[in-house]
Amino acid sequence: MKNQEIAKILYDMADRFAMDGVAFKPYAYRKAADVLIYEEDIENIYERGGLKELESMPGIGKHIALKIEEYLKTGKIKQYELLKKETPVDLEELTKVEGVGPMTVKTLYQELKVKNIKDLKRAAERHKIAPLFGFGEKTEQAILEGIGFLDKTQGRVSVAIAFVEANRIIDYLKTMPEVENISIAGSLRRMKETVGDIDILVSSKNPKKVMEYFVKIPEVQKVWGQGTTKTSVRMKGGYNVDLRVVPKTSFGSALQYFTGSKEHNINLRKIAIAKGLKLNEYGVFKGNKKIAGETEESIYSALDLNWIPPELREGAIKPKPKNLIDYNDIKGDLHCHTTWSGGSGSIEEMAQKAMSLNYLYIGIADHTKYLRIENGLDEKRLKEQRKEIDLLNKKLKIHILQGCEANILADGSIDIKDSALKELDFVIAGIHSHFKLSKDKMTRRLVKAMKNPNVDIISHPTGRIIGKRAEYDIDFDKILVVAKETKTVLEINAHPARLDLNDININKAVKAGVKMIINTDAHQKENMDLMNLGIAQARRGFATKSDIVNTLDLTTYFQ
Ligand code: DGT
Ligand code: CA
Ligand code: CA
Repeated sequence: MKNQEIAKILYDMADRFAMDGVAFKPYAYRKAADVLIYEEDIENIYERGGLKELESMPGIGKHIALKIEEYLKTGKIKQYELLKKETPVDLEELTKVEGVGPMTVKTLYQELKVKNIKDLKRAAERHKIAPLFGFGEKTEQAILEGIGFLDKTQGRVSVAIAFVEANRIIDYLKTMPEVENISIAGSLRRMKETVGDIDILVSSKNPKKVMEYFVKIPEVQKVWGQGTTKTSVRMKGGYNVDLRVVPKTSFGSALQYFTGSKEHNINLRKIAIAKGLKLNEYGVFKGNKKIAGETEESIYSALDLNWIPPELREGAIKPKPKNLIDYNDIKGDLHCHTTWSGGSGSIEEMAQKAMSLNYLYIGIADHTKYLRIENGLDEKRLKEQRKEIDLLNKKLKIHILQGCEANILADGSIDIKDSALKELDFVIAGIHSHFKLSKDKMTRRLVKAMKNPNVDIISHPTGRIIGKRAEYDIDFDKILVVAKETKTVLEINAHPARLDLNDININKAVKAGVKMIINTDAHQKENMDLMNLGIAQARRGFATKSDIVNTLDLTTYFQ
């Protein structure tokens, strides 16, 4: 279960190489870390076949495999320790501030001895940053705003990471014969975009033994409290886990209770009281008689309700819509990048991955020319790419659509000629620059893009980056009206850092009758596995199958 801690180190090393202006390595280390997070237990891989087996993992070459081996054997990576000594800054913390990258950190350390956020804040407040070469008043102000945003969102973990980690812990606990039932609970079971901590529920006849085994997980850094019903720990990955153990006869009621949300529970209890019943984590009671408890369904049923999926348990009690989008409803992914622009998989590799997911189609949507750092395609290269796609369509048993992710420029125009856009099967347009325009300008910019008859989809419509950048200032209601008018599809970007639209905006779109599409924005084939995160947010927004266009056979939809 060391994947998360090693990934953390590799990300930090990547940033430290970037800080020192080293070429290629930052990219390689970041990619290896991305792979590691979602791979099977790295210790199992190593035990199975040593260094060779590590190297056989996608994105992991000999050099990085050696580093991983070193960590598994000694608990340290020497080069990493040296890098940290050379520039003793909390890079992970500092680069969380929007607009502060590794190079900025280096300058701020050299010029002002800034080592952490506290130093950074002090330097900005004392106007020490503005006079530095290449900085200025505006940057200084943006840094202060960035720190303010961080303060508000700190301490929460991405659902993607929490989900993988929780399942590793569950696999570990499941090996105990004393563990009868086991489930994720809390906000993670509700698939909230970030979670405060991981909650796990077990039923067992021997809670003491389960707790003893739990705190012995090598990744446990600190035990906050250990009892027979609840134990709380801190993991080295930087997040907390609560484990609760109950008797089997109360597993359903405890699962219901500890899944929450708190508001949902309060509302449920009101319903129970109105029926002359009592509801708590031990069951539903009529007087002293327990009438439900072993399963979650029995709890809802005792209250004359149908079972409610965890994703729908925020706030007021609402029943599950009849055709709520489900995890196996998606027929294809229309936002995939390839080696033609910023991605690291070929079109064929991405298409093979789509086939392994049983999709009917895949949409290739590489960046276009405005994004030079991503090697964006111009009109000519789009045509060349079409040839490759035509050939692959003859060869493979999946339909590959050619699209692009064009840039919406500051004035709302698209960075590529309409005559070239017309040739594509579909066009995604997204904002990748000028994030801080006024509300009015930003809204008009998106409206203009949606009114372009060649634009089919708006990618990550609100632009937020979770924990890092707030949504753009836009009139979202107006966006919905125009999306409906122009039949523009809004994207639910499943990337865990985006999840944009979010659950609340998804629900607004559902109510406005605006169609949406769930895409992964994959830059490597492994990212295509993150579709579930987007589906979960769609469910939280009460979207039905008919609200989401990639539940359909899309091969003709956009033509
Ligand atoms: P989080 O961890 O902040 O993302 O959110 P939750 O919902 O996982 O909250 P957490 O971990 O504090 O507690 C897990 C669940 O336990 C919560 O969703 C509902 C239940 N719960 C905890 N404390 C209370 C309480 O005081 N009243 C009620 N009704 N339920 C509670
Ligand atoms: Ca929790
Ligand atoms: Ca908790």
